[in-house]
Amino acid sequence: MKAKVAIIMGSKSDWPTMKNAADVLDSLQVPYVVEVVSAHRTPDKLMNFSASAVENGFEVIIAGAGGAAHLPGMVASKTRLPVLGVPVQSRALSGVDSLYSIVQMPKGVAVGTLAIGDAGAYNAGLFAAQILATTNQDLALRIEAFRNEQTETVLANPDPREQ
Ligand code: RP5
Repeated sequence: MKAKVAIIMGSKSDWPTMKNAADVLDSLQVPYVVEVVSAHRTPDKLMNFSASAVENGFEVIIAGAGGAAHLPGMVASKTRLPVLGVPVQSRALSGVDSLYSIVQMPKGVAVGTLAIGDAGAYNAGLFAAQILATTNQDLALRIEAFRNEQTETVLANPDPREQ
């Protein structure tokens, strides 16, 4: 099956964070592509990727970046596809810079901003799967099974002193 999800990121250094998005998509059997696309270091690639994303068959784009994290917003400016922005935890400012850079989009160009770091990347993958599941019943069932298992795991071990 052709990948409908693209996971892009500003730098290879973002991969340990963005791998969380890939992991949840793997577990839900959702194909994806991963690629470094930098808003600042490869601006032409960013524009070409975004402008051709629909014709390349993508339906959701997950974009992670840190610091002056302009990637998600710039991608969103060149495609009508939903863009999920992941603020990568930066060294200097712990990802608050990334979060503010991604979340404060001007009215009329939308980015769905997730939490800073690993949890945000994981939830971006989950959110992408949930978007695709609106038109994919098999995937919807896999997501429901995942959610039920998560709930059962928590209920089965409520003592906080035990691992
Ligand atoms: C951003 O700058 C990237 O998304 C990354 O989070 C940050 C640092 O990049 P490197 O200097 O590690 O390549 O563009």
